[in-house]
Amino acid sequence: NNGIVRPKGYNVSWHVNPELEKHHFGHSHPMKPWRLTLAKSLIMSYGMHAAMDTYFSRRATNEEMRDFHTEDYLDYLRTAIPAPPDDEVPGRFNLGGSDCPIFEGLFDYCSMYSGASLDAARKLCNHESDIAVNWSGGLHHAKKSEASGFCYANDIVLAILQMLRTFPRVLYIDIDVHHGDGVEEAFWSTDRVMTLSFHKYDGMNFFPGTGELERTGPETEGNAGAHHALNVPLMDGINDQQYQSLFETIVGKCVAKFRPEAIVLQCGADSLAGDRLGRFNLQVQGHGQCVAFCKSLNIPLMLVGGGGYTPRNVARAWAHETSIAIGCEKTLNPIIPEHTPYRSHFRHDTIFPTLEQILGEPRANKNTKKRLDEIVCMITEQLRFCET
Ligand code: V1P
Ligand code: CA
Ligand code: ZN
Repeated sequence: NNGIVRPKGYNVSWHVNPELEKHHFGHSHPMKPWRLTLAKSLIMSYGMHAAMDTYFSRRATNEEMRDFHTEDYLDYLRTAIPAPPDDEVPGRFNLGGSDCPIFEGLFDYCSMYSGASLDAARKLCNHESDIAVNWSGGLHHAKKSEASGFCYANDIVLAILQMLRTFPRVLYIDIDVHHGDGVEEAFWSTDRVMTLSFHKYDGMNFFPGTGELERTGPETEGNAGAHHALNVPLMDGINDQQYQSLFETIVGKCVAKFRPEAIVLQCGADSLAGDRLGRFNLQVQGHGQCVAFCKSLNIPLMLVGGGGYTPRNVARAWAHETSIAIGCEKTLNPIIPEHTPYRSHFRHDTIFPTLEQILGEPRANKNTKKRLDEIVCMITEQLRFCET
């Protein structure tokens, strides 16, 4: 298995459900659960599963999903009749449009990815895992009573609610190219969860249209959630160096001030260069550095997936990030193993496909040093108001 060994005295759990990967949103839909099969094949062909505890996750129960979602929304999700995917107008609870189609087995799919995040959360709560990984989760847009942006159930909110039973404070970090609005909204009024999202922001021109630098929590006097919702709005084309410096500076300050007992990192891979929906220029290296930095903080860490619409690059990023979690990233052969199932998918860009090299059409970098410095200043200022 490439000499990959279990890290000593350090437990990583990997929560999977092969049934979930078989679901289809419809032909032209960018969200492809099959990307999880591709990621898993890469992780396993490198032999990384030997260094983790692999769990076949169970489905979340209705009662567990009720922790956040309303009964009538869950009832509708469970009984909605699959409609043709080209039906563009959304119906009740924003279900059935082009973003959130009602497909065969939709409720099973939701309960599976939610169950995997709940399993991961429990592993951290009982201190059986130092890092718990669920690449099928990270569906950050779902609201308590509404589907949004390819997300139906909010597994992150469910997992954090579970974690709050054990940990006094949880830091949520989101590196998906989109704003983590569903998680932000769920914990808007509490000081026990700090949410921090890095995303492309361009007014209403980029989904979901929220995540301004200035909206940092409720403004009503005495509301505990004030200054606990932090946002890093970015422009097209940000590169690894800029992102890394911003990420480490801001996350470092949040951890110093908020002192979280656990961290949930949403690793949406649509912030990579060449993503079908994204706008950034991150490489697998830069994206993975966010995981490495969070791991280096030595705080119980949950890794979830999220967006990511160029499947070969999603698989590369999450395989690389799995190697960081188990600490073998430096010893991996950069050339993707010959015996990797679906290896031909990675040959899309080169004859000798590598784990880290991704090719994307270059995007002009619209992020100036002046603006990025301003963002750090603003966030530092917000954190001064944040009492813990
Ligand atoms: O822009 C919109 C809506 C549709 N209009 C009424 C506004 N939707 C976006 C949704 C992006 C969701 C991202 C999810 C995540 O953060 C987490 C899993 O990554 C959208 C886009 C777009 N380019 O922004 N939907 C679609 N593209 C789409 C394309 C083809 C078929 C179906 C949906
Ligand atoms: Ca984000
Ligand atoms: Zn996204």
